[in-house]
Amino acid sequence: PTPIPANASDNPAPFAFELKKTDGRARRGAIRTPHGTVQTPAFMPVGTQATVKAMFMGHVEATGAEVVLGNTYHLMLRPTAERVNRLGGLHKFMNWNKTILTDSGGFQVMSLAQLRKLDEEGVRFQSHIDGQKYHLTPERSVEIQGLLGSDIQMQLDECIKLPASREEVQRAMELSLRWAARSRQQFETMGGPAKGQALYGIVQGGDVGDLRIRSAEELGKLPFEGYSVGGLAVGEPQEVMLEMLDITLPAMPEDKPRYLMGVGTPDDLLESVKRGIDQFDCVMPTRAGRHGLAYTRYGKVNLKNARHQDDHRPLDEASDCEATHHYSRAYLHHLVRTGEGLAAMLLTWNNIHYYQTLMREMREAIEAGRFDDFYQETKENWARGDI
Ligand code: PRF
Repeated sequence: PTPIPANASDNPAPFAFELKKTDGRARRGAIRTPHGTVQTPAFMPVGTQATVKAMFMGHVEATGAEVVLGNTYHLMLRPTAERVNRLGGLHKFMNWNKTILTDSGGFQVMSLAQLRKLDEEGVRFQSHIDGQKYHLTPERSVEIQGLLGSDIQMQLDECIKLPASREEVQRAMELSLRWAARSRQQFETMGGPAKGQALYGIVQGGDVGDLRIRSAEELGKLPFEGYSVGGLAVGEPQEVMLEMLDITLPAMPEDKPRYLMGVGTPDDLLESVKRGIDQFDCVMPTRAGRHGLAYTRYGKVNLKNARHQDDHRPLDEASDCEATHHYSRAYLHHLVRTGEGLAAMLLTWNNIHYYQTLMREMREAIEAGRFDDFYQETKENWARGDI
């Protein structure tokens, strides 16, 4: 039998974006999905394999996260979208009842899969797990995201590494535009809008300003619920990324959410919110947590360092994170040095908590019309460093 897409409902709250306040180019808003409201600017912890690595979803929720990211590529290989659908959808499968955003798979195929072959139709590849062959098309990607029951879905796109020639950047951008139209068609066929779900188009164009503007303008003609900025943080300096945001964002619809994919460091978030980005995702806080690295108000701390071995202070005196304020730096250092699983859990928790705190403080600063002051104070704290 044909599986029924998860989370189908007769009368879901439709997807909506409300822009509440601006301060300079920074934006304070809210996104409504069938699984609740997401206050923006928002950071989305990455839950690639239907888990935010080393975390209970209840703890992720306690940090203030209102949306997590899942991956088409990983889940289509294992346990497969059809199985997740039969099991009641991704929300139920991973025990997360808030919003889920899924990436389309194109980016992950390009970085993980073997023997890739990309053409107009889509991308053929072999699984990095067992070599099995797959064909991912714009239509199939949206079908998979529908089977997962994703609230916010991404079009299939082609993200190329930088540096690249203008010709190569243009070819990938134009292909992504054609895939955008096909993805939209499939999303409507799947009944996504009636289920209150969203499909975002993805701006490409590398580090070429006029191609970025064309991509944004052409995508803006299609009725997407939101727009992503892709193809950045792929090897270029931060300065180039920020210049591309300065060029791209004014060409994007103002009344729709704007999502900067795969970004970034706390400083990237601060600089990008300043320029008008509403949503982010990145493996940085979770991956760093599994490598003994902690983000705090005063910058990054390497818990492996011997300077912590007799330090009875908590990691971050200013933090109200449950994960760290009961533990000394000496204990965290010990857990990291002995390779204990609890080190990964506590540091990941701390890092997501810090990212969520930063986002909440930026939201409050925009509301209060004091984003520039907040920007300065935050940079000063990072410059002071961990002492
Ligand atoms: N496209 C998609 N996912 C992404 C990216 C992209 O360009 C990036 C680039 N930073 C991260 N994740 N679909």
